[in-house]
Amino acid sequence: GCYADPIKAGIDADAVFDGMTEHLFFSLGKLATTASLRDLYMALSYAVRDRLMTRYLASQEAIRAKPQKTVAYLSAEFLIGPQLNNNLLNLGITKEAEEAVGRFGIESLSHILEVEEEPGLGNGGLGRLAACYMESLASLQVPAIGYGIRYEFGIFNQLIRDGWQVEVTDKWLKGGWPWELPQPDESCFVGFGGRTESYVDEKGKYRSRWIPSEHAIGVPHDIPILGYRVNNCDRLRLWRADATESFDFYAFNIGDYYGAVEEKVASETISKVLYPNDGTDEGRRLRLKQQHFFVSCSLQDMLRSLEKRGIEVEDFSEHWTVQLNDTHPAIAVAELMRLLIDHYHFEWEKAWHITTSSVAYTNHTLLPEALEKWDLDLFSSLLPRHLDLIYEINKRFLQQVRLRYPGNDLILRKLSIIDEDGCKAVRMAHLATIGAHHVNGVAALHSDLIKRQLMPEFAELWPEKFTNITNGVTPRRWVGLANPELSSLLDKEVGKDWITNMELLKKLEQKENDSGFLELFSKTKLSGKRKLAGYIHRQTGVLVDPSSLFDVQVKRIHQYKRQHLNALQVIAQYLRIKNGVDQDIAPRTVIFGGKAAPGYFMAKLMIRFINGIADVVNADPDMDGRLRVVFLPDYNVKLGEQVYSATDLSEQISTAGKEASGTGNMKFAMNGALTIGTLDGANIEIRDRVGSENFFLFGKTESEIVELRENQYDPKTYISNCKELSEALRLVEVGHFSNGDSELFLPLINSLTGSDPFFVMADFADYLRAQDEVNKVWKNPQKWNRMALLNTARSGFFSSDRSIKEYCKSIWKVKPLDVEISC
Ligand code: 26Y
Repeated sequence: GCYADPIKAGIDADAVFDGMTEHLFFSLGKLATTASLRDLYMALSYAVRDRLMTRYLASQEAIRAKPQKTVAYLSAEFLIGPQLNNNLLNLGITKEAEEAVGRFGIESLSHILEVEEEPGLGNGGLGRLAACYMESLASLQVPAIGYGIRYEFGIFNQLIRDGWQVEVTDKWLKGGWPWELPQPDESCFVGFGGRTESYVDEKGKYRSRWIPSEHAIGVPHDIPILGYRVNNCDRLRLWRADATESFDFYAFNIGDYYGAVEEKVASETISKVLYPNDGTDEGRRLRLKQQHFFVSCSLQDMLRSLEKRGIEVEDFSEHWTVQLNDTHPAIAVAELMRLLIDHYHFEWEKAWHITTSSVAYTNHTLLPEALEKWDLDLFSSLLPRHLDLIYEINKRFLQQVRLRYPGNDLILRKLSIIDEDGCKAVRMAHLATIGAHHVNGVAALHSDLIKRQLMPEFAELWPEKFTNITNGVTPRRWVGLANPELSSLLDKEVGKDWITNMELLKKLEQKENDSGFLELFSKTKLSGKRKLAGYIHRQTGVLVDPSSLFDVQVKRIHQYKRQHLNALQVIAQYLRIKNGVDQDIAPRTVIFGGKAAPGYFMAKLMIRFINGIADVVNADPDMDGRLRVVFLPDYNVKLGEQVYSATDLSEQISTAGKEASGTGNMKFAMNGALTIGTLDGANIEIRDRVGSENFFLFGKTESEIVELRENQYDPKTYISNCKELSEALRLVEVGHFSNGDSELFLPLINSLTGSDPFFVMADFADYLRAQDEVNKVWKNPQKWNRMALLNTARSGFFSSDRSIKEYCKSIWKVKPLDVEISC
């Protein structure tokens, strides 16, 4: 399990240089003298990949030699971001790589890093969480495999044209992506459609089997996930759908060439594209196909690995713990039952025991429109055998419920996997909850609301099943890579171990009144802001002042996230300046970024709205030096890395009770941004930890929102009680931000003044008050910097290392495994 050739394994600058030279020549067919920047990126990536292989293979060997439980993290999304810089950091060869590329005449490694295409295989928070968790698992030396889909096209690239979002397909594979290893020999066969058949086996026993009408092949593409300065290198296994040969062959023989090609195209469509909706479940047939495709491949892969190692399938749950990242992989409950019963011929009880002792489920949303439901006719036409099994699971479950609540038919309806109200449908959250040994939410409030609002009947039935694990983010990417200057300051101040033990940052509290240190701390921020200002100028043509307050809201565009609340506040500030009300207002640069789902009209209109405001504000000489508004196009992981280190004020302003956790809020806090936020999701825990005096709180609480909703909430009363709000709305209505067009933003205005489903009007005045508080503190830099430092010092809890340790201990029952390499 070791490859000692220094060209492939050596980690000094000479070896990295030699490795690059060899790859330029043999893998890329180029000479150093004619190599492009992209060639050098590819050569360095291959050289780095070589250096992962010893660790990757040793990790697989270690688990084979000493079998122990492995985490299988099933997720339809993994938003892993650029790989090269992360692998350099985790290997510990950033300096060496810098020197090696220097010998090719490249003055900065950053020019090489720029070239990398990021795989946008996720929508937002949920996909990025999966990526942070994979990195922490490897860094904590936990054996783990991430299972997902290798979408040919990830989340669309966003262009802004005339202020509107335009979607462009994301061809991330076009230049060849060096971080994946296809493993066609480990392909799996997956069925769809057809029917269930009964038969009598050799022993005279009645059995069922599925006769699918269609098949596809899943080809694994593996991405090594190296832990930070350890030998453990876990694997992200993404499945690509291929057509099956035998089917083509049959059609060819009967002369139906086009029919054969069509079938091939249909199979390959399965992994073509990521659905860009985060939030609204459209119940699309292809999406269910994608889910079953990757889940079936993954479970077959887990079973096969037991067989290969001579482990009994009976012992499945001692070797695998299967985590469902939301309900997207929830079909796993039925598919594992099918494989165990139909293929391995287990009895029902035995199979059910294996399934429920292996599977756990993480819920990420309470929004009803995001809860997955599949119409029965769609479901049965695609997965008829699974539907049989789900009926049987449901029948046995409801029998148990009847015993517990005799004669209570209402509770049966509420708990049933099948929704009988309106069009009959399979409720995936119910399937996941019944099939799992634990159900967890992603922040304290969210986990509490799962029990109180989303599934109170389940929580009463199985109180011990429900638990909380507050989300976290990896400090390697989100501080180490994203903020190298802060990182070196932290190295000097608290020692280098903070990056794997974020609690050590507590030591910074001692520096809260050390003005010399606060100065150094704020200099790292200023340097991040200068870089971002350069990027903003290049991308949008807008000149922004790095000494102004950088006020940032980056996240998917959603009504519940309330970018329009922020935008209206900007208008109020604009009016104050125009009317000469507040002469010494703190100079601000308000930055927005994020994608809207292509079919979400209101979200797209919000982008247009922000750009309309930006056009007016940025063109007005009265605003010069006081207010700038920027919409950063195409927000993604790479851009996130530039944004977090450059932010003074983090906007976390969702309607209380709507944001399950949020994870951007954590990235900002670690990097010393102050938060203006509501009591929602993990904001609550951030505020508890950094101290309420270091957090700008505003807005109604979750229970106050419930009360408003129940008592005929009328936004108009809030509008008439707040002059600045009614004037801001009026200005929008008369077309001030749409070149006189009073129709353009009407749907937005009507929503806010009509039903205002996200209580923007109710929270506006208090938001403005909190923003005034922000201005006041900003004018006292010593105070601001102290508050910022305490945010960094006290945000160690939000490391994904802490989250993963909690999952390992309370849900997965897995232990770390030391991996040794002999060279
Ligand atoms: C049903 C389908 C269309 C769908 C696809 C993607 C539904 C939801 C999603 C994505 C959801 C998501 O990203 N949720 C976010 O998960 C984060 C990680 O737990 C949370 O921090 C964040 O609050 C939550 O909105």
